[in-house]
Amino acid sequence: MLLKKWIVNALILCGALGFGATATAQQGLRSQRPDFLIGFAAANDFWTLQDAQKFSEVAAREFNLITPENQMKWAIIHPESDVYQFAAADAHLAFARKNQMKVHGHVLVWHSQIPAWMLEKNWARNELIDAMYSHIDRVMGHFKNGVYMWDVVNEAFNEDGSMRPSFWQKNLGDSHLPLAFTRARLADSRAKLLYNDYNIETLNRKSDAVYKMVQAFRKNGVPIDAIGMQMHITSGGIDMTSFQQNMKRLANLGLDIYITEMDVRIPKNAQEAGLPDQAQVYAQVLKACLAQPACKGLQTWGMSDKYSWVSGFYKGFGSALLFDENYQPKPAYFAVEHVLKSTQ
Ligand code: 9MR
Repeated sequence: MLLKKWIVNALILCGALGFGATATAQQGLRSQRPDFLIGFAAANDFWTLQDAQKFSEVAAREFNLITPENQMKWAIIHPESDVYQFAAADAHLAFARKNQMKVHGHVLVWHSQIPAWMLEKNWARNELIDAMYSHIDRVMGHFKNGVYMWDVVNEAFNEDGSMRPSFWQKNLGDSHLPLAFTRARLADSRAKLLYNDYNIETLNRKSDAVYKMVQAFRKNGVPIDAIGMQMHITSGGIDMTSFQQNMKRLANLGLDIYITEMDVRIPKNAQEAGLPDQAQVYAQVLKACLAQPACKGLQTWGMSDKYSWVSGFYKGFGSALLFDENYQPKPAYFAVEHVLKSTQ
C-alpha cells in the first residue's frame, strides 16, 4: 500500500516536473491499450468552441470512445412531438468516424431533460408507451451502426433502492424499464444496451436494486448487456473492495461493466494538495476495472477542467478531470497512463 502510494507520488512528481510530459501525453492514452475503451464526454457543439481545434486535437489523440454530453438527450434531439434534431449528434458521429472512435449514446429514457411537450401532456398508458417506442425506434434507427452502446435507461433508482418517482415511473410504473430495453434491442440488435446510474459503484441499497433488476431481467428474458457506473466521486475515493465485489456479482450475471462518467472532484481551496489523491483514485479505479475481465471501458465526464459540469453543480469543488483548463495533463493523467501501460 505504502509502496503503491510512493510509486504514484513519484509518477506525479515526474509529471509535475515535466519529465517526458509532453512527449508522453502526445502519444495518447488510447495508444497505450488499444484493447480497452478509454473515453470522454464531449461538450455541446465542441467544434464551435473558441478553442475547438485544441479540444479536437486532444480528444482525437487521447480517446477511442466519445459520448455527446447532452446532444442525444430527449429535449435536444426530440424537442417537439414531430421534430427530431440530429445535426449536433451527427457531427459527433462524424468526428468519431474520422478519428476511429466508438460512440456511446446517451440517453434514451431519463427523468431529466424531458421536453415541455412531453411533460405538459396528459398521457394514457398506451399512448406514452407508443411515444417511448417511436422515440427509441427513430433515434436508435438513425444512428444504427454508428453507436456502439446506448444508455437505454438512466438513473431510475433512489439512493435507498426504491424507484425514483420520475415522469416515466409515475406514468408507466416499474414496467418502463423492461419495455425500454426490449424495444431498444428490436430497434438496433447490434448495439450494447446499458443501464446507467450514479452511486452504484459499491455495494449499497441502490446497487442492490440494480442487481435485482438485472436478475429479474434475466429471469424474464429482458435484454441488457452492461451496467454503466457513472463514478462521479471525490478525491476521498471509494471503498475499493466493495467496488470489486460489486463488479464481480454483476459479471457473474453475464454483464459487462463500463465506468461511464468518471470525475474526481477536489475542494477548490485544496486544489494543489488534492491532485495526488485524485491521481491515486483514478489509478485505483482503473486498475480494478482492468483486473475485472467484464469491465470494458472507462470514460471521464468531460476532458478539460475548462468545460466540466462539476463546479456549476458542486459549489466549492472543481478540477475533476484529467486535463487542466489549458489542456495540460494533470497528475491524474500520468497515473492513468501508467496503469494502462503497466497492465498491458
Ligand atoms: O454534464 C451534463 C450537464 O451539462 C447538463 O446540464 C446536465 C443536465 O441534467 O446533465 C449533465 O450530465 C449528466 C448526465 O447526463 C447523467 N449523469 C449525471 C451527469 C452530470 O450531471
